[in-house]
Amino acid sequence: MRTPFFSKTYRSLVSILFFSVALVLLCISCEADETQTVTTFTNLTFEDNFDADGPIDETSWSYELGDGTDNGLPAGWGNNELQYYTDRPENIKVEGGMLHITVLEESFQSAAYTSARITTKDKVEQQYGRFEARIQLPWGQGLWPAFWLLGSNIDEVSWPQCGEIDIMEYRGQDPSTLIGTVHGPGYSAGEAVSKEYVLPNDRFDTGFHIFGIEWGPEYINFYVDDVLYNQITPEDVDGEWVFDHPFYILLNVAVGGNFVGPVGANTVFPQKMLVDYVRVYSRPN
Ligand SMILES: [Ca+2]
Repeated sequence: MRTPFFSKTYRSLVSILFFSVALVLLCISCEADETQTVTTFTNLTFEDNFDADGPIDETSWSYELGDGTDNGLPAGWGNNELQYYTDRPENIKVEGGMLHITVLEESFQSAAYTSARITTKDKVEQQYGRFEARIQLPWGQGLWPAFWLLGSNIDEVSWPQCGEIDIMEYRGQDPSTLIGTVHGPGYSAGEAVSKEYVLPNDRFDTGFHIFGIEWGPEYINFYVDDVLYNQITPEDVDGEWVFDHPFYILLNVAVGGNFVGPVGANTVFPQKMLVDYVRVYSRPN
């Protein structure tokens, strides 16, 4: 009866050895990258949980309407976009705890699509901190949803000198790929500093994900859910670092244009971006 005893002991020793090695490997793989600056911003400074059904809360948000010409841009918002933004409930409303931005295919003011774009300009602006939103994205070739920030000095210094931080951009035809980007003087549009993150075995249009940045002096960290997938610092940009002043928030879904290309024949309308909440935090006092 000894053999089974020794055999069992031997198996236990092998198991212990195996788990020890696995634990060591796990600790090596989860070790923090010490070159990255990580700060915890826990002081909530703004939140909209979209709890009240009806129109957006205009104490925090404003609509941006039309084709961009009212904002001093060429028609198509400077990117050859195809949508006309409205404030109609068909395109934007709060319902069931969510902000709904709905893209419709319809003839409207000489455009072929309608959608919505809102901003916190002159209402909610902050320098540094954590900016996050929980969002479910639309899907289909030619859709371009975004959760992004612009420098509050845009009217004085214009774009891209004001700076732009794209916390979440995405091409509707590529529903597993998130794109985080900064634009500034000398590194805007096609020259912007950008990184993609591919969601493993999942898609951004079939469930909610939290898109965020943690931003401080000389760094912007990009997160999706709990994954830190990029850090951008002054060394990464080929020009002046323009991220040391307040920024405001934008949410929109564009259609077509330079970034996503034409709308696909198989793209189904309507399409929706659902936003559960937007929250902003600062460093604790
Ligand atoms: Ca909510």
